[in-house]
Amino acid sequence: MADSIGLTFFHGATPSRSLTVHWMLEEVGEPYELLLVDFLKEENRAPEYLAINPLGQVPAVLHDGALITETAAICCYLADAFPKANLAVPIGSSLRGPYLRWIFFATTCLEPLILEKIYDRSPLEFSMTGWLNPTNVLNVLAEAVKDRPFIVGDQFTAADLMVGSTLNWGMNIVGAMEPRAEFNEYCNRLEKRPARQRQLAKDSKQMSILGQ
Ligand SMILES: N[C@@H](CCC(=O)N[C@@H](CS)C(=O)NCC(=O)O)C(=O)O
Repeated sequence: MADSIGLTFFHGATPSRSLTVHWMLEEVGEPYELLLVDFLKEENRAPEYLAINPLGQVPAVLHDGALITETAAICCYLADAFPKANLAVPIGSSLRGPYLRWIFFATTCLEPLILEKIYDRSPLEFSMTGWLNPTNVLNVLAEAVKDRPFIVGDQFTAADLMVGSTLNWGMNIVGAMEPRAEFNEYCNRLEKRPARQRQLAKDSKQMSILGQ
C-alpha cells in the first residue's frame, strides 16, 4: 500500500457502492491509491481483504492507518479529514445537523426502500422500519431538493453526493423509482460536476456493465 500517499481506496472491480466513494475521492482531490477488489475472483473473501473488512464488502478506505468501511461513514470521514475540499458543514455550524441528517437519510431511508422494491419484498410493519412509508420518504426528499442547488445551505457537500448517488442508482441504474422532476433536475445538476465526470470516466468499465 502506498504509504507515501496515505490514502488507499478498495474499490469494486464490478459495479458496487464503492462508485459513490470513488466520486467522493475525486471531489476531495487528494492523491489516492486505488486497489480493485474482484468479486468474480472472490478477492473479497481472501484473508488479506477480510482483514480490511471482515464482511468482505467494498468500499473501504485506509487513511494514515485509520480503516473506514460503510459508504456513508467514509464520505463523512473524508469530508472532515480534508477540509480544504469544502465538502463538509463544520461542527459548530447550525447546518451541521441537517448535513448529517441527509447523509444518513440516504442510507437509512432511501436505500432500503429502493432495495425493497428491487427484491420485491413487502414493506415491513411501518413501526419497525426506519424508512416508514416510502411515499412520505420520497415526498420529504423531493421537498428538500426542490428549487435549490444543494440539499444543505449554498454549497455542494457530502450530503449531496450521498443523496444524489443513491437517487441516481434508484432511478437510472436499477429503475426501482419512478422518475420525478425534482429528483431528475437535482441529479442532472450534480452529474455535471467535474469530479463526477472524472469518476465516471475512470469507472467506464463498471458503468458500461450498468448500462450507462
Ligand atoms: N453497508 C455497506 C454495504 C456494502 C456492500 O454491500 N457492498 C457490496 C457491493 S455494493 C459488496 O461488497 N458485496 C460483496 C459481498 O457481499 O460479497 C455500505 O454502505 O458500504
